[in-house]
Amino acid sequence: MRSTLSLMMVFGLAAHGIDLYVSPAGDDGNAGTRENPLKTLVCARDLIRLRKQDESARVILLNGIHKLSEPLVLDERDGGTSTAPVTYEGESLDAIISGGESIPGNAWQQGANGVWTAKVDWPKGKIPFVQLWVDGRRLTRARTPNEGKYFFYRCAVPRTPEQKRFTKSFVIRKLDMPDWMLDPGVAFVGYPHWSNKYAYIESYDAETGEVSFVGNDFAMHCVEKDGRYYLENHIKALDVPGEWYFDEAASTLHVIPQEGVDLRKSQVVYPVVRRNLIVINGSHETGKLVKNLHFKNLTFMHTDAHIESSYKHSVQGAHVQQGALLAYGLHDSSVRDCEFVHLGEHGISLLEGCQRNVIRDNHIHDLGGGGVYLSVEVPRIWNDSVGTNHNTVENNLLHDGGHIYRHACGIFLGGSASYNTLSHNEICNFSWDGVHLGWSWSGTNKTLTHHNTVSWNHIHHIGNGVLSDLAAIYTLGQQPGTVIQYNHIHHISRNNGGYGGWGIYPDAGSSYLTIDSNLVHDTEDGGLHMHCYSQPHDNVVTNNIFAYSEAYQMIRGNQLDPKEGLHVELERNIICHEKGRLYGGSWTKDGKFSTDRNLLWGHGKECSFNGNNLKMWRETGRDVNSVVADPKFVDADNRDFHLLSDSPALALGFNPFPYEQAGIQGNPKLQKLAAMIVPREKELVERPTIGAISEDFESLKVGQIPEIGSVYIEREDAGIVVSDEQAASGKKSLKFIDKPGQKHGYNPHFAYYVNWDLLGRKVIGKFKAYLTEGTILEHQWRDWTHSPFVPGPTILIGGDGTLAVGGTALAKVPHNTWFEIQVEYEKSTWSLQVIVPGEATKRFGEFKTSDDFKRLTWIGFVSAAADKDIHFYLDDISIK
Ligand SMILES: [Ca+2]
Ligand SMILES: [Ca+2]
Repeated sequence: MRSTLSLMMVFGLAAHGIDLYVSPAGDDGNAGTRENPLKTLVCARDLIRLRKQDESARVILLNGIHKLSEPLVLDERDGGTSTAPVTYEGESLDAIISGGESIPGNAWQQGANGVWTAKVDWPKGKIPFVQLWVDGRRLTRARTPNEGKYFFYRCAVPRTPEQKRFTKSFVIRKLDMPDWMLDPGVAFVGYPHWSNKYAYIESYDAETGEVSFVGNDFAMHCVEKDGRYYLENHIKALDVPGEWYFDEAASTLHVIPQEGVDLRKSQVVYPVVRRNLIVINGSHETGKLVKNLHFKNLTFMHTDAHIESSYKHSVQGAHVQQGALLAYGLHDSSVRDCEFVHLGEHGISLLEGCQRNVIRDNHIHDLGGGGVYLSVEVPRIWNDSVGTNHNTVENNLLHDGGHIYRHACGIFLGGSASYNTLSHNEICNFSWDGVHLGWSWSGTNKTLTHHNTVSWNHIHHIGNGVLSDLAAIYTLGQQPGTVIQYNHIHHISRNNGGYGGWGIYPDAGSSYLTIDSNLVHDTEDGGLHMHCYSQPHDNVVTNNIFAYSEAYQMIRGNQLDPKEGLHVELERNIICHEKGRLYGGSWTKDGKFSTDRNLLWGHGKECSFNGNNLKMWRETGRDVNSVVADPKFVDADNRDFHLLSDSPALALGFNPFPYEQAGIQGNPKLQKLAAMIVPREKELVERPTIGAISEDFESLKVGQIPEIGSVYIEREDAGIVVSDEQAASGKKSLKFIDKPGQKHGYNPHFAYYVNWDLLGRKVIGKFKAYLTEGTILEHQWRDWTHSPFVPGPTILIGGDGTLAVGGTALAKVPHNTWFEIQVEYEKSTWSLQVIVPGEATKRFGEFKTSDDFKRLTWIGFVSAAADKDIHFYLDDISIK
């Protein structure tokens, strides 16, 4: 215990407030001077609490590793006032606050098989660590299959869409299942569309292949056609350099180092502190706020992630994960010139009641989660004090996130974050959103996230082939006063078996947004995706450049238009493409949107307006005063989007903006680091392919859904199952039951997912059908490597048995008897045979497919009767 006398000495030392020095080599019995520093931050904190209220205080961390074994907790006693602030400051960024422990070189044993081992002093019963770094490089916890590869699951039973989205059980392929899958501690890491989830298998049915998981909160969106997963954390999964495994029972760490790495000479670190290094516990409820507390020039390093079975899975954006610096009720404070690195979850979380704080000039990278999170969930009780408002996140470099929580974001504003400014940040190498704004899926309910400004950010290499349904800037719900302006966005991609790698993406309910003067180029699926779900309204999109998306430039998804007003006004934008098309999705004739005075350019190709040409489009009142012309960029090939002085955009009122000023400004050190970042390589997932389909349904149980292929239904009483009521061969066939009152005319439907390159390949498809009166059957082949798909051979059989191709009636097929259809495809040409017993075979064709139909990914059978109570059967499906 420190004596009162020495405290007096400490406080007497500083002429302008108190300076306390802390060094890992210090001693808490010391006076806290530079020469005789303290050892711990806890001691410094407690000493500062004893000062006079009008004295400012600095805790100066000398260089070295300041190890924590638990988070440093600060409360209202630990802040200052505007004239007497409290600052924790590093001597340099080599003053490191670390929640990690290193393994001494002499602890390592090199095994004959390339596996090194070391004993770790890990407390019995403590949840084991899940990350490891060797010389600052994050290693992979042993997994199978190895990085970049996956196993695949599907839903166990057909369900209604709602059940299908939140199913708790899956069927996995037996051939994938290693014999250790059910051992304790093994994580099943699934990738449903826009998130990933660590799950733990509770049971496995060897007969059906069905697995179920521990815990009731488990819900995994199961809509992905080939759900990806891998198994993590078993000694038998340890098989490639860069992997490690911790044997808890034996307290032994096993590592296969990268080639040439000698672990005896390396710094090997594992985290001992979970989630948070600093916790600031102010309270907006009691008014005990923490004020005027500053962090400067410090490095925060090594936290662990929470992923065992009790962890809470975030439905979106890893919103429940936490920052290494976590604050509640923090006012008028700052984090500047700091580095946040090698973390299990996020960098910084400012949650309920954090106001007027500044996060500036920080370098935040190598993250299990995301960068900066401002408010996450909608508060139960709303008042002005609970909001995370008037904060500034500026000039930060955020990159290399989502290592554990793939859905984590660069910057996230959730439940009640308003009047915040996100400006001049550079954000890249995240697997989901760059910036996420909002936490309501409704366009009619008021929200608590609004009046935020997202400007001058440079956001690039987002998605990188991992997840779906993502964007550089993403919004949800009503956001009056929110402005998205002067951002430079490029290279946005998504999972190659998924969908949705967009630039700016106002999702469900997004309303009252101003999207102005942004440059968005080289996205996979579109520069702008205006999702028209939940009556979004009053969005204005002006003066932007949307260029060179692979698919469409401008997407409008769904169509739940507002009851009054417009969904969006698009004006004075430059929209330009070489590949893909201009407008796609649901920019329909009766859609509630306006678009005019834009400069449109397809590099000489005719622009496509939702399938219309310009003349047809203008007849609907759209783009009447727009111009189709070369925008005259300085150098489009080299992505210089400045305009030449004779650009026709200028005459339309386009106002050029200096997009090169987006990103970090006035910080040469961070700018240099930003320039050195290597974009993440896009992950290209190898998906299971089906060699050939030959299905007579005889080996399946009545009432089952087929093992190969996918069934899509809306209601449990309108489905597709194996039946013994009719059969073309043997005793069984596939029965389709359609009922009135379904939302989509295309349900129920059934599809095979193959993945065949059609170059030089001949494909023959055959099936037998037994139709009843009123059945409408559509049979289609699709290339889903494009979004939306490119149709191939397509046959429609109407309710009276009329068989048509491309709107032309060709033949009549009978009801209540089996007949056969054969389709032959080769070199963009296909033909058709209709074989009715007792009649001469009819041949039709040749028909042409689009040049874009290059890969056969989907073969579907759609019950297209609307509002009818009908059923029919298919049998002997063969496609090869
Ligand atoms: Ca492995
Ligand atoms: Ca059969």
